[in-house]
Amino acid sequence: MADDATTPEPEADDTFDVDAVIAQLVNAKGKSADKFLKETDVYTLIDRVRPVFLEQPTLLELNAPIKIVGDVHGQFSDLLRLFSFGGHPPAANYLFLGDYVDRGKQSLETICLLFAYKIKYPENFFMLRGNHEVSAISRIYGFYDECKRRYNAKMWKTFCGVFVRTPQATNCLTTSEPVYLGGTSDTNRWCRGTCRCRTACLLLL
Ligand SMILES: [Mn+2]
Repeated sequence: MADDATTPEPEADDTFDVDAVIAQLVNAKGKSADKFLKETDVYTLIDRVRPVFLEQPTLLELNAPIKIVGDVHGQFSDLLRLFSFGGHPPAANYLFLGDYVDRGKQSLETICLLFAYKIKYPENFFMLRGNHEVSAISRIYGFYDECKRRYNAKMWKTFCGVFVRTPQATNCLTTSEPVYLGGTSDTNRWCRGTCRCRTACLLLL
């Protein structure tokens, strides 16, 4: 196991091809490889998605039509099934409400595919921060262990560094009412229940 303190974060890869990463992940269904993506690809995804989040507001203003998806929680095969059903971006616009990681077995594939789509289609694909995109939660509920087992603990820490850059909320899609979705323990906004868009949800996992 790599040592956190001494393992340098790999340099972003100039040959990184987000289309290839998407294809690799979409075709990963049914395969079980411990390190499906190269470590450098994972770090490059994080590196490339960070400025995309930073360029967009914390409170998103989004318009319908858009498909809304709830807690994926590392259920990668369900995520692929959802895209097969609803259309892979940019065939449809998506808003993910958070809780991408923890509990399920493939948090890494899940968050990497979502980051890849965010990089590729920043204006059609949106991700809020869920209460599991917080170090105190993902340390305990599975994501930390998955990163450490499959790559290293530093990768988990690097993901946590970009989770804090993800938007917190979205203005409602079809009404003028603000809705707060997800929310984090440190901002004390546990407001999932107030979402007025539940009836518009394609699928809540
Ligand atoms: Mn959840």
